[in-house]
Amino acid sequence: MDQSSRYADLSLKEEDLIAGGNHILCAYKMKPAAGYGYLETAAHFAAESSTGTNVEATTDEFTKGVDALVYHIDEETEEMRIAYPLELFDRNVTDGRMMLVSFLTLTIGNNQGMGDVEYAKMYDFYMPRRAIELFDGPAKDISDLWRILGRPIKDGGYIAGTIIKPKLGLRPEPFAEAAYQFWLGGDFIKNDEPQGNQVFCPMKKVIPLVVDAMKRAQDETGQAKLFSANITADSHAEMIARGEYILEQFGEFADHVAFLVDGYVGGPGMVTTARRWFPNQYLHYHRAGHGAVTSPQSKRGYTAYVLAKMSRLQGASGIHVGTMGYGKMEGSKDDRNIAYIIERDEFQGPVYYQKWYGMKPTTPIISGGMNALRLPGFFENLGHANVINTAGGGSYGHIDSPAAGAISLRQAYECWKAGADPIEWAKEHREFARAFESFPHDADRLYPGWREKLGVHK
Ligand code: CAP
Ligand code: MG
Repeated sequence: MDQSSRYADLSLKEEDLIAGGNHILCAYKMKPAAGYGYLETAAHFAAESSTGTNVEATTDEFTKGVDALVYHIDEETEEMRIAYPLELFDRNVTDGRMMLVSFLTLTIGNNQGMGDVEYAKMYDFYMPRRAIELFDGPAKDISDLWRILGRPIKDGGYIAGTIIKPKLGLRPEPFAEAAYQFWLGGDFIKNDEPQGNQVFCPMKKVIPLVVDAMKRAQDETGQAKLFSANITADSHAEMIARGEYILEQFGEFADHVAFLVDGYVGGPGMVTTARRWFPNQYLHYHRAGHGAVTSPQSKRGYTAYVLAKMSRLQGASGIHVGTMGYGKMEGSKDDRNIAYIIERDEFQGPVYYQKWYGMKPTTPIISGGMNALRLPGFFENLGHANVINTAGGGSYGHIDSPAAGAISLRQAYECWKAGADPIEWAKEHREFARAFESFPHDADRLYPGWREKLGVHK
């Protein structure tokens, strides 16, 4: 049934919709299933995403006023853009705020499985000012971490981090020792995304040891240290119990604790519960699993750019943004946009120019196969180093020690910041030089001839 007479109005102008401030706009790449027309499919998509279904339902005039409307299509480029009236979206009974789950269930909901749609993937969206005012946004941001680390709270620079490796299997004592060894050289440690309360490493055994390790490392180095503790759980009561236990154990250093949530698999409810229950803690959003919908191989769901933008609305203090082709996960140099949209107060995305009206920034967290050798190129591509980098293999795989691995990461940052040649820099910075020997395949690929230049003969 062609519903385009109701759910499409191609005379609408995007600039008018933006100026009106009463619509969330979404841009999709959509292809109809064989045998279906483009506009009729787009209109059905808009119907199912707002007030309609696949047949005409009795409707009063008011209902039509909150219809989602297709306002732009281009069949050649599979482009579909839909305007969703703000009134469509669910609001908290408790405080009137908007909720991300409603944004998802409408704009990426039933429309993801309709018989007349071959595929549809959201690759940008626009939030009007009123919507930005109605989402929590981050409570804490990287400036809070720089303050604790004794850095300038503007452009405080690179935070050298790691992930306790192996991913699973360490019991409490070796886990805490791994943390201590890294903290002798680095700033920030996170649980790996699956680490929590495994029977071989109970949270109530390991956290006290990690606290002790942090205190000893702080005493030995004279520097503040940070820990991002995973509180992910299905039950919000469980998550809250974990968070409260961790803060109690860290005591005087509870402000040195970020809370890690596996936000993609945990979902908006878990992220917002953590954001609202622990507003004093930096909220670290790990996105494990996102590739199922964000991968360029997937033609459904939404992109990593959209995921990151949604995480800022929810209040993530930081989110993993990938390594832009420099690490082990899929990605490309152009993924810079995923960082820029969450760290800046306004930015031109793939379709929409988004203003954040002072909403705190979300930190780009760089992780996934990174080591000191890969960092200079990464920073050059991104254009700055105001990020948290977590290198697991890049730290625990350093041939001298995790501390040397951490120091090599910082030396890589300093090399880039100085605009120095990495080989020349390595001649004056041992831990960075030893990263070449630790990761010879990367060294061969990135710095051909490094052995001769650095006098390494084996
Ligand atoms: C990295 C990591 C991160 C992923 C996340 C891992 O470890 O801890 O979870 O990289 O990917 O488990 O693989 P390594 P992304 O440093 O040892 O690679 O940041 O792209 O979401
Ligand atoms: Mg991990």
